[in-house]
Amino acid sequence: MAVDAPALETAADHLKAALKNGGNIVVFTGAGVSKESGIPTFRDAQTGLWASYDPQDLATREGFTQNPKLVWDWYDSRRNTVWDTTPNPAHQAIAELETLIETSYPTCGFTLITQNIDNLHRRAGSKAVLELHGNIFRYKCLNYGHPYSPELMPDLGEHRPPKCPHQNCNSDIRPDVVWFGEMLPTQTLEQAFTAAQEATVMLVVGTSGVVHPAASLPVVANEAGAVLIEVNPEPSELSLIMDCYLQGPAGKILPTLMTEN
Ligand code: BV8
Repeated sequence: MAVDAPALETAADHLKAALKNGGNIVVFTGAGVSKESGIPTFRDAQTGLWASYDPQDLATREGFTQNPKLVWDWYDSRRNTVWDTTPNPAHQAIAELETLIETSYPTCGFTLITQNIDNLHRRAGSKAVLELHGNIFRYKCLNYGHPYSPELMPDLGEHRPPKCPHQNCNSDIRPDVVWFGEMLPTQTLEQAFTAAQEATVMLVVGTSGVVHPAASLPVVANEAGAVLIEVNPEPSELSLIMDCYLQGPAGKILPTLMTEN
């Protein structure tokens, strides 16, 4: 799929202008940015042992309390998949953009907002990452949110999930991610909305725009006058408000966009 050259040039021009004028660049990513690292998106059908389960049932408090071991094992399987993979050129291009702005455009702002929990942006070197939905490599207990470190995990065997060691707690340990029906971390979400309101350009990369409140961030940016550039092989729920649509895989488009700047 050849990238549409005029659209790419327009997007590059918007980015160049924002950098030249001390604008604020926001990058908003979803599961699609990790697709080329081999991480299935939420829209992809689940495979193997998980083929008969809907992520939206497993990624809930109810799903966990009804079957803690099943949900624990699902996250363990996803964690192992992520652990065995590496950031792809899309993650790297975003990290390079942050570094370029830090070193060459100090009057510009840069914010990376991700819906992903796979930690691949950080592994690619991104520093200012707002993780709206948590991080699959962080743990906490179900009842009080006591942080839990994986070093404490002995060989769990049949005792999955582990129990919270906090005095008088002993509740199940869960991944520190935001499940459907749970509130997003307040401070992180506030920072994300502020960045969206102050954005000059927002790159919207690899998201179907279905999951809220995350999906309202590009709408806020658009209403605040930002230029919106979508990178996605397919149109999304957000495509109607985009100023520029770069159709194709992020791992190909973002590095090309970066070389234009
Ligand atoms: C909440 C962590 C308040 C867990 C996740 C009706 C309307 C509006 C909202 C709702 C509603 N009904 C219910 C809600 C609320 C609900 C929601 O939005 N539901 C949706 C499904 C309708 N939201 C919530 O529950 C949120 N909390 O609202 O709290 C509240 C509190 C109490 C009671 C009521 C309300 C919490 C949402 C957070 C859920 N947790 N992740 C985990 O991962 O296990 S969200 C999860 O979904 C992932 O984070 C993932 O990022 C996200 C899916 O979205 P995308 O990232 O966009 O991924 P997707 O697969 O959808 O799309 C991938 C895209 O990539 C596609 O467009 C594809 O074309 C593209 N692509 C593919 N390949 C590439 C590519 N792009 C670029 N390059 C490629 N190579």
